[in-house]
Amino acid sequence: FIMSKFNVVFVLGGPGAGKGTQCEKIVKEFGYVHLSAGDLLRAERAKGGKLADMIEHHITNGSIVPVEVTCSLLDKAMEDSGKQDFLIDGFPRNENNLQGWQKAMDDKTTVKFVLFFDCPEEDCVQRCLERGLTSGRTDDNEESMRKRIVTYTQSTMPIIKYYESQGLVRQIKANRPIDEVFEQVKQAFSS
Ligand code: UP5
Ligand code: MG
Repeated sequence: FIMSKFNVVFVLGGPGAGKGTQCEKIVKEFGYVHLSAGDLLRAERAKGGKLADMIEHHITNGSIVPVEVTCSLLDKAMEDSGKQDFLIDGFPRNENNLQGWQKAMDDKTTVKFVLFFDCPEEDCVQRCLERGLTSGRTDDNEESMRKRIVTYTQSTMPIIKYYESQGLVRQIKANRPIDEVFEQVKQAFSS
């Protein structure tokens, strides 16, 4: 028999653009499974295994964990869920991620579209620094934030451009109140 493929919506945008916040709302409204690559990496780090130090290094430096690690965490989460439709939040973030995903996952997934939260840098920085007062995230500080922005601009924007060239990007103005952003998101899901 033929296995039906997993459906994937990639959710991209700068640090603090609101990916996680909006994904939670999408889950409630449309019943996708939300997989945040960053959350999966933080959970793996918390196990304290052999990958923990490497992951922590990348997170505090705003650099990107090699795709073999991230992609296998995503793959396992997808398989374990028993579900079919996924929001993959914060991945693919660079050329290495894109190539690795295509090599490992193209046969068993269909990328439906890319939801792109377009947020001005100053809003991103302000949101993350504010969250840093209580989040306990080791990258919600000024120095890591600068690095995260550089990585996003230099490495992630080209991936968004690539998907744009494929006609797959649905763009959201993310510097609006949460409910207004979600109105745009609903439009994006119904178009
Ligand atoms: N907030 C949200 N929406 C708002 C709105 N409309 N108006 C006002 N405030 C709003 O939101 C961030 C903050 O803003 C919150 O306090 C929220 O209340 C408020 P959130 O929804 O968390 O935004 P999000 O885009 O999810 O921000 P996040 O910080 O999670 O984004 P990053 O992309 O930086 O973080 P992620 O967890 O994806 O990755 C962290 C690190 O992990 C990366 O830098 C990298 O080192 C590593 N990583 C990899 O190596 N590979 C991967 O594939 C993924 C991650
Ligand atoms: Mg997030």
